[in-house]
Amino acid sequence: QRRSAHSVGIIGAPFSYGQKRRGVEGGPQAIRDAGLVERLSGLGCKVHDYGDLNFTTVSNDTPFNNIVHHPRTVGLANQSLTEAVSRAVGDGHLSVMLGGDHSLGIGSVHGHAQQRPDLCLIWVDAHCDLNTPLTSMSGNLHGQPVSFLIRELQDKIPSLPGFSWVTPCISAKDLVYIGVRDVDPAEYYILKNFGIRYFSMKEVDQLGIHKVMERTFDHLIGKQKRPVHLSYDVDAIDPSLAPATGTPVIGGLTYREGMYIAEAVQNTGLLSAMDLVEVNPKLATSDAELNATVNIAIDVISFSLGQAREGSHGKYDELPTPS
Ligand code: Z70
Ligand code: MN
Ligand code: MN
Ligand code: MN
Repeated sequence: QRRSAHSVGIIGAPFSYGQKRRGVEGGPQAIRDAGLVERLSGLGCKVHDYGDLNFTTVSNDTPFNNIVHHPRTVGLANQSLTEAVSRAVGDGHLSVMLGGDHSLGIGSVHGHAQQRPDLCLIWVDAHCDLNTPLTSMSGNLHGQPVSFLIRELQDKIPSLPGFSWVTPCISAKDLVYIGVRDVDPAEYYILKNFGIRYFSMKEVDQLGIHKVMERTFDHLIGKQKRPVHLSYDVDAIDPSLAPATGTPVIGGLTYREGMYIAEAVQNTGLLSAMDLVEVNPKLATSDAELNATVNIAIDVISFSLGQAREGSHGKYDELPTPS
């Protein structure tokens, strides 16, 4: 059966103030330069490139509680991203947000939820990004985005300058993590006490990626169909394969597991928006490392949007016959 071609809206989000290593703002450019639009067009997608957002660095952006860095700058960037994603989905596109660091997950999921309030969220990451501003040890907002999104957690979230526009848009049961292997104590407390479903690398080892995806979809879309938001941190993939990222953690997804996740999400037919974040070209120590990381990022997006290892229809209805 021929799959109807996706209409894809690409949003570049060159932003790095959710963590301390500059360079991740170069992600969108690197991913575009390596031919993302051509790859997606080749799959039969109709691609509308919205270009890169212009983010403002807020001056005198003093840390919240002396810990959480650049709250106003991160809040403002996510406010403009939420509008962009909402517009893209409202225009009828499948939204593809290119990061940038993962603090952008706030605006992307929030903007998606403006249009699709019943969405569910699959967060593929070495990390849970689930600290609250009061539990963060690093002070980096890319380690906290999910805490702003979960309704049940809101009485534990202080009001942060720049964040007054943020409203939580998912429940704890609407979220599944895949690939985690570096979980802070407060994050583990939240996972357990709020009943959040997660498949750490241990479960990937135990069950295999096929059962992980089966259980993910049973949990999120077993009862009724709903839009899926896929937020994919490139550091979920093993750093031997995708080294150009800010916080590599050994023991990650293989290439095949990483692509299986993307294919499985595509096969649901429910993907409505996705993020590909944390590609940091400046952290590559060679062209080979840069190309490997960027190519994996493009592969994740392509497999999420219909590329299939088994091959796919498109060109042939019948074979050419010799005359
Ligand atoms: C740590 C923190 C993190 C991404 C690192 C790390 C979080 N739990 N997220 N890299 N993408 O700082 O809160
Ligand atoms: Mn368009
Ligand atoms: Mn992340
Ligand atoms: Mn991560």
